[in-house]
Amino acid sequence: IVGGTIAAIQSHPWMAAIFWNGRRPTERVFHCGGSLISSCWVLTAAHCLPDGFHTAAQTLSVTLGKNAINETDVTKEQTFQVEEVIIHPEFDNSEGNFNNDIALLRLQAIKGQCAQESGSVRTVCLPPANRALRTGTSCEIAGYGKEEEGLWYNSQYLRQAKVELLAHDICSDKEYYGNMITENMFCAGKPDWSQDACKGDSGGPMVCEVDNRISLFGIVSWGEGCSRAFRPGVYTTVTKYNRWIEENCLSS
Ligand code: 4AZ
Repeated sequence: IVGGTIAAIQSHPWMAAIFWNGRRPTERVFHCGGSLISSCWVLTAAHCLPDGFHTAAQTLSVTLGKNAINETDVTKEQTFQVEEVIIHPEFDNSEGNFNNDIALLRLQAIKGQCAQESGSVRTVCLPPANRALRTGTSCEIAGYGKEEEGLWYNSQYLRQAKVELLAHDICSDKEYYGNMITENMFCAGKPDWSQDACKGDSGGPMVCEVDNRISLFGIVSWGEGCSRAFRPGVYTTVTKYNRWIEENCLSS
């Protein structure tokens, strides 16, 4: 996150940190963000997962309730192995724009339980199907990604920032991203380009408050660099996938 502030996990209790498993449990490597949408399911970006990757056995793990990437707080955190990875069948990066950039991870239950609700762990609501938000709506993003483009290290702590939704026709202008923006994506940024998602925030949540309720409207997907003028962050439009999410999450 560029230009944001340190966030307490209690303010983003659906935040999931996705790791590659190392040889030892202490050697996990942080990889992407995600959002807890039900006790056993995390929504993330398809591009966070390698090509043709369908079984995650022993490969990925997810920690919920995490404030700091390199510290463990056993009083808040819940860690699960990933039992199943479902990548959207139409995920496509052949045009270099991560179309349909959405995937589901199923957490492996421990003694019959996946995530347990606490002050630091909670599911996020999904917005109603096809609910559109007005241009200019301010939404919140969170992640453990880089604080500036080009840094070689991620943020040590969870960070948050506010960005505003951009109109589709503006973001598709040739000054912006031209024909890279499909109907399954939207752009968001600050008018002064001061806040943005960055590398390592991918897969993580964009939440917006609508009708006094916070819902997951976007998944951090891509962008050219971070906080560059006319290069806003690009997000997967979650409301396009209500059916796909329900069909797949019910299958367990
Ligand atoms: C990335 O590489 C990435 N500025 C994520 C978000 C943005 C750029 C890059 C948006 O994961």
